[in-house]
Amino acid sequence: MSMLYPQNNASRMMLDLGGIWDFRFQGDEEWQPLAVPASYNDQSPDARFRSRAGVVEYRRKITIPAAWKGMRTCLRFDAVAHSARILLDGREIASHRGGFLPFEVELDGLLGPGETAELAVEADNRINHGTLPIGTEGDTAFFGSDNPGIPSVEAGKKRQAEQGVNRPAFDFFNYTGIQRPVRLLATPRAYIRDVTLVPSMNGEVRFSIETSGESGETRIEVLDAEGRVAARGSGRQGTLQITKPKLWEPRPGTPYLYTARITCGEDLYELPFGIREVKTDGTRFLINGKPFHFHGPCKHEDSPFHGRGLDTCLNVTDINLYHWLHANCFRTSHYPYAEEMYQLCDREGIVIVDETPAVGMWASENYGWNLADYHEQVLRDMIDRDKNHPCIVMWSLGNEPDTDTLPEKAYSYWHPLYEAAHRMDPQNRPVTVVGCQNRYDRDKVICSMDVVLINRYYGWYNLSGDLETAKYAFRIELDWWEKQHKPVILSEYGADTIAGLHGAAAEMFTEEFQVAYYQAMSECLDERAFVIGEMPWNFADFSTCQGPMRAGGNRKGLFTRDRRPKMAAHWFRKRWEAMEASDGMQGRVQLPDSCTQEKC
Ligand code: GCB
Repeated sequence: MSMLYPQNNASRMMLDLGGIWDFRFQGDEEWQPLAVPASYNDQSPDARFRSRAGVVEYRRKITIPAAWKGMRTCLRFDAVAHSARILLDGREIASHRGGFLPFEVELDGLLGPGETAELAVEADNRINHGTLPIGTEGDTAFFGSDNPGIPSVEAGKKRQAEQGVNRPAFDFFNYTGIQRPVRLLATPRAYIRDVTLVPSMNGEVRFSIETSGESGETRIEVLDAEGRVAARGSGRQGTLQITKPKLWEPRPGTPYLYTARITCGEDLYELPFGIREVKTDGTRFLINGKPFHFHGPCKHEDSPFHGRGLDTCLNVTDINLYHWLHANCFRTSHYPYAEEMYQLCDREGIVIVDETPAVGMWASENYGWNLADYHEQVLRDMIDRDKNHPCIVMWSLGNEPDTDTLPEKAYSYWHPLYEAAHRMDPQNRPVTVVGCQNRYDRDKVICSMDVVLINRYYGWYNLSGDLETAKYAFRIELDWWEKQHKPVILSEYGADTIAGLHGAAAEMFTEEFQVAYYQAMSECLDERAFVIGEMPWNFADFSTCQGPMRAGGNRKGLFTRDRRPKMAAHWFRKRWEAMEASDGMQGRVQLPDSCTQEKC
């Protein structure tokens, strides 16, 4: 369902409901204060905040301003993880499945201007084989280390299942609650429901405007960055022509933005947009006809205290650190991020690969489950929400599904989603799904995508610590990919690194090893022109569920969780600066001599 990002303007109003709400675990008597928006999990030392699986309850009073008389009013939830029930004075008025995309609840007929009611939100953090992301009920073991078959361990797991223990099938903490803003919105009764823009480099902008109610004439004006009118049109659909268009380019180019100003009857909506084209061509990825090399670490929405909660200060800090690194992109691993991040990247010229929350789909039996319809709906909602952002240049259907155990079955699951994404996106961006380190020689899914994104941990999870052999093995795989004639991005690679742990011998977990590891992998990448990108895992250390392989979370960050650079961040900064200077082209990177392991 399309849903325009809320805005305050001459015809629309909004009230942010952020602040301290009442909170309790379902079944508790007492309410306690809790900050919204934010994950609830790190807001109390009570162990249940991190470990309890089930429903939590939030409440607060809301009042519709009397001044909103005659307007259409609704509540907008930007994200409640993982599913939500919304109640007004104890009566259910809506429910929503999925924790990373927005939903709206119309208030007309439920609460009028000048009236007050109690708003309650019930959020359920449980994940299972029917949710995205996927979880497992009744098992706290970290994946890969659950000692199957041992009677005593199996009995323990059964007990956990009875107690409702819930384990993520993914490697990030299952942060939940009301993690993004909640707002009361008012628009004219007849209002603009959706806007779709498809700009071309020649300055042509196709537009389509959806409205609700009898709303009169629809007009569209395009304003340039100085606010001058660059084109005008009318009607619900049509094409505008901007003369001498200024293109949106990723940094270090200019991410030029225009604004589409749409009026319909009494309603007004202003949508920033950029003019740029993306497509693949052989083994190249073109932005505005020029080959683009992706270089930037993957991210998470993750920070102390807020958890996965929206933190715009952190977003700005992170994007400034991307500039500091000379990084030009990231993937929204492993779920759609808050809209404020895409707006920032539109403005800052950072390219995004936008990913659905389909993560944890490793077990081959998954393909028997009835997730395809739901997965398609989530994909549609993500594309509907994000379709106009110039910063988004590719859709990712998901992360690391098992595609090689039952290759045909996997293909019949993923290929229709690939086609659906192309159909759904008015800008028809390239589509991918991110591949796990697997039997690439059996796989049918990954190489059928427009761009091959592969996560590889040579030298870490396999051939651990032996970087010479890691290079040897990685080169064998790259030889294979070379024959597939596809553009390839190394979409994850990394080494857990404890900041401050050093070793002259560059052993695993030291900062020296992290640098040596990236140096080794980069050697292999730089030899191949068909490798059009590198996305180290991860930008910063992040929280995960506890387990024998995670000491205080995943430590593969180039930065610590509080955003202090490790040696590898300095190393990449030099590498990417040199790349930027050589026009970011793959396979032709000359690192300055000073950028050796010792000196970085
Ligand atoms: C992966 C996953 C990512 C993990 C990473 C790791 O392949 O895609 O979510 O965090 O490996 O560090 O194990």
